[in-house]
Amino acid sequence: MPSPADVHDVPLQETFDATIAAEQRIEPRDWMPDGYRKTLIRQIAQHAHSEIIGMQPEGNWLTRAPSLRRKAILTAKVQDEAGHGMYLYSAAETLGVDREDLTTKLIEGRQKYSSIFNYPTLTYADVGTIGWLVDGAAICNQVPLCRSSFGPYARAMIRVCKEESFHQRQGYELLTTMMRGTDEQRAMVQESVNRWWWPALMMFGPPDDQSPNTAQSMAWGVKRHTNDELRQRFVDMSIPQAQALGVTFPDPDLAWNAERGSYDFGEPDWSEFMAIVKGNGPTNLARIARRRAAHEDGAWVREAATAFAAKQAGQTRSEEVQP
Ligand code: BYC
Repeated sequence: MPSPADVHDVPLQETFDATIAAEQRIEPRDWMPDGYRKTLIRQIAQHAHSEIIGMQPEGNWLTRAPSLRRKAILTAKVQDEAGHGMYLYSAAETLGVDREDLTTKLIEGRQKYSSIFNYPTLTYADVGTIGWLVDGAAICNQVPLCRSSFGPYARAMIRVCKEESFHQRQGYELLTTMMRGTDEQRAMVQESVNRWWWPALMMFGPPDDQSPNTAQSMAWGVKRHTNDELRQRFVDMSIPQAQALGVTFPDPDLAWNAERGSYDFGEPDWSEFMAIVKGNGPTNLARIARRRAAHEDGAWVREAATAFAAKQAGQTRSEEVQP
């Protein structure tokens, strides 16, 4: 027997279900089930945190870029990631959460960010490889999210994906330039690709049969493809690009499967993935420590901005009462 609250929610639930079934968007003021709201907050917050933490591995090379041109490009890219984080925190705020609270959860380890940003950037080739493979994986994952059922998230993704496409091309262009250089540069690119290939495949999340959230997120139209579908799409997309570049991927099981019309590939090391997701990756502690320090060092900026906004609001009010 439904409780009074459930009885009250029945028409609302029906409207919600009909909106999802009709492939229309849920907007912030629409009624939504608690689970849908929680899932979105979880995914969007994790996504926003990833963009912000994602500034660190590449930011590591800003002072050591090999030319002024490369430095300007890298600065712009890292700034774009900050912008993506801001759109995403704004999208999360439409669900009734507070950005400050989300940041606290991140630095206290209560919310996740992408596993990929827990690996160190050891050479400048990593800047190119991150652009090519990490942004490439991000595009694969995020283009379908432009059709996500929650309006603010889907709309944020449109701009994010345009910028990610540009990032991917800059990474590929950087690697192409290095591949036309010396033997040492070519070796540096191959070594970098060897380190990033498996972590890039893990970005798509655990295999479908170990993904607790996929089925419900697909039913709600939050996710449009499963983790394994997107991983396969990424593998198929990347192999011709690697061939054009002149590098190989460190997987002896990679082989064209004519029957499936796709590449077969090996199994990522899921124990490594789980260790990273639990906070035990090569750079987890350093990433969070850096984020915490940036947040604390920036406290005065937030206080000044809040005081300025209050002052402006006061002035506007007093101007309004002028005859
Ligand atoms: N890393 O049930 P599942 C970027 C967690 S940023 C860490 O499959 P779901 C970029 C998952 O959260 C890239 N944790 O989950 C930025 C869940 O734990 P909780 C970020 C992961 O949500 C700068 C548990 O494992 N992109 O693109 O259905 C420069 C079980 O997983 C990961 C996004 O966030 C992971 N890789 O599917 C360049 C995209 N994978 O939360 C690039 C939006 C899974 O239950 N997010 N977990 O405690 C998504 O599409 C989905 O959230 C995921 C995971 C496919 C990532």
